[in-house]
Amino acid sequence: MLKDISIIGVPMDLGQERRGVDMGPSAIRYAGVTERLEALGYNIEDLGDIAIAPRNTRAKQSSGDEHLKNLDEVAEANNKLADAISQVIEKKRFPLIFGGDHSIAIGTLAGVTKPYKNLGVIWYDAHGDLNTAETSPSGNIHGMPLAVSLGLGHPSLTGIGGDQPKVKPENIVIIGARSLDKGERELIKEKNIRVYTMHEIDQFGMTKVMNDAINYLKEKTDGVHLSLDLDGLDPSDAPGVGTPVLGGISYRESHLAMEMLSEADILTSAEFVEVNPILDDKNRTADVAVALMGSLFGEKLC
Ligand code: B3U
Ligand code: MN
Ligand code: MN
Repeated sequence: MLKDISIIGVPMDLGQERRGVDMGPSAIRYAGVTERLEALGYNIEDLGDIAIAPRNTRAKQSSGDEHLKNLDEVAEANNKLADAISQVIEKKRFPLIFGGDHSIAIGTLAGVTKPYKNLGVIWYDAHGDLNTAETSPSGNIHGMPLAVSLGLGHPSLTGIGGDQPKVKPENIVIIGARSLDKGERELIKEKNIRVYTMHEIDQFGMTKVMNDAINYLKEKTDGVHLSLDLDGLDPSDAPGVGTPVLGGISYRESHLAMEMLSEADILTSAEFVEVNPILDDKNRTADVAVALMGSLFGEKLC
């Protein structure tokens, strides 16, 4: 893994309806991420936050309707994020992104796939985030970023970083899924997307799931992005998220997954999203995110 890391915060809350997730980047910084990674020998550059339109003071109505809430604002921020990430990659640094809601993955993947034309994606999440305006039960764009990266969705989102699809369906692995909408399940079948649901994690264990996922991606991709939604974890371990789903991945299983990714040395970028300090218990979810980053970047006890 590159030894130079550039952090970008994306205080986005417009991809969903619960207030507070815009404070996620601050909470993760407060939990000591820079110190933790510096102690592991990394050179850290914190580029600060991408500007996001405030929710209450928007001068004009977004062109998105109830099926694509805050479309203009979400698209604008993701365009900026994609550009910022391109610059990080040009400098040969590792992009480490903090959300914000998961709609920011649209910009992350648009930026990251400029040099990586065959990017693998590990989507660690309770949800598939494979909805489009037509299939979404909520109209919330944070439930759509993986579909957008496949080229499915509104052109102001799929066109960010160019009109081409950013990721191939066979290069995606979803881990931890336990809440999938009907349209998402159909898309998974149609595109033959690899999904390790909680059933597979329970039945085979995290070691086998991660080994399979890593081997599946390793041979055929030129880089791998980890998109880790904290709601992939069980709410008892990560309570500060907007849409908690019972029966999730444990803290221990998540550490193991991060350690295996660290050992495999396949990651070229990562993002940690959906930390909501208002819903949290004494910044515990941000602490969990930072602890997982410790393992991901090579922390070992002995
Ligand atoms: N699938 C639902 C719920 C959801 C997606 N992502 C989160 N929640 N965090 C939707 O609204 O698309
Ligand atoms: Mn998500
Ligand atoms: Mn989720």
